[in-house]
Amino acid sequence: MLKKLCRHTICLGLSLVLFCLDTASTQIAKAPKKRTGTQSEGSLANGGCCEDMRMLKIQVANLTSLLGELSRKHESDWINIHLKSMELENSKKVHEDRLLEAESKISEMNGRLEIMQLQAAQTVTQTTADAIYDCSTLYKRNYKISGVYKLPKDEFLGTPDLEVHCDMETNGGGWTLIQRRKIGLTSFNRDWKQYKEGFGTIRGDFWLGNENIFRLTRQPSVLRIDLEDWEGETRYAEYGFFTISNERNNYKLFISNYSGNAGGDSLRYHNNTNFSTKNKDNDKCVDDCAQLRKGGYWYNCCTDSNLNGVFYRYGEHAKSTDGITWYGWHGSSYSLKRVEMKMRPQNFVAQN
Ligand SMILES: *[C@@H]1O[C@H](CO)[C@@H](O)[C@H](O)[C@H]1NC(C)=O
Ligand SMILES: *[C@@H]1O[C@H](CO)[C@@H](O)[C@H](O)[C@H]1NC(C)=O
Ligand SMILES: *[C@@H]1O[C@H](CO)[C@@H](O)[C@H](O)[C@H]1NC(C)=O
Ligand SMILES: *[C@@H]1O[C@H](CO)[C@@H](O)[C@H](O)[C@H]1NC(C)=O
Ligand SMILES: [Ca+2]
Repeated sequence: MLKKLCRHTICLGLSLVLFCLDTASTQIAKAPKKRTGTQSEGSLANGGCCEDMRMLKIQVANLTSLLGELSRKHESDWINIHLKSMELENSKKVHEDRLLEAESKISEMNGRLEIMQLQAAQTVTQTTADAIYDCSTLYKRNYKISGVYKLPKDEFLGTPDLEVHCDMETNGGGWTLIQRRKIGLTSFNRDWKQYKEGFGTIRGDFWLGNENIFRLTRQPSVLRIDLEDWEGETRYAEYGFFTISNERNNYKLFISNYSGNAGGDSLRYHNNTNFSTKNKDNDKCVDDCAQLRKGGYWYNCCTDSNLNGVFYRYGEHAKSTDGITWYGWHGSSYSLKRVEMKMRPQNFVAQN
């Protein structure tokens, strides 16, 4: 009862005082009854009183220690419960982590399987006629599922063996992704060497690498940019002609023949400009655009789009000019939720 009523020490203290007052008054009321009819009433009453007081004091001391014990027990119970709930919380987290790990293992295994199937398919002797250059070649060979594939080293294009992500669905498929933003954990504020070689994860956000892009654009190519905003709306921009020059020419961009519904051609402003990174300022500006816009891109002075900018999450996405922007659609300070840049040969023919 006491335990239930008194959850706090203040309450315990109060009840102690009340209890003591109670005991004191009953004891004092009892005392005279016992002693009626005796001769020396005064002295006995006095002695009885002192004895009562002593007993009371002992009882109070006893009670105090009892209450102390109770409250200590109470406290340790509470701590125990708290520890138990923390333990539960932890084991829940461990379970969740295990689940996540299992999930990523499965997706990794699926990826490996795709690659193994592909490699098996490729053990057939290769001639130039059936060389695999990119996702469009894979598409022609009936690989029509979007995902990660491994391209073999290619003499003609000069590409090393390369893991690529193929989009086999959008507008006929056959697209080799050169860039993707969708998860937002990979920084795109990288240096020249990293942009040259590529970075990120092929299943998440990545840049395929300027050297690889340059080699892939040795075939006359089309560039497609798919955009998505935080309301889930999508737009695209397509360029019937796309190429970049080699490293000696700073991977300069050439694009033409825009079509699409992206509100305007926000890559045109970057046409005929060199690639810049935070440690290599090749832009057409007194400013250092790569440092201002925090990415690697074909900066002019500076941007009409900034597809390699900073990934901002919903709520933070409309505050900065260094985000993933496409001015023609959402202006200079709206950072998009998802972007994919992809290419395929001009002569690609979609099958049904
Ligand atoms: C104090 O508590 C102890 C243990 O419960 C008991 O043996 C003792 O008689 C108590 N003393 C008084 C004066 O109540
Ligand atoms: C642009 O498109 C037009 C018409 O389709 C075509 O004649 C022209 O060759 C294309 N330009 C480039 C550079 O591909
Ligand atoms: C890009 O510049 C080239 C000339 O170098 C031009 O032919 C082409 O039309 C330009 N592209 C756009 C989209 O303006
Ligand atoms: C672009 O790169 C070329 C080749 O290195 C160079 O000649 C040219 O001056 C550069 N342009 C700018 C604006 O930096
Ligand atoms: Ca500059």
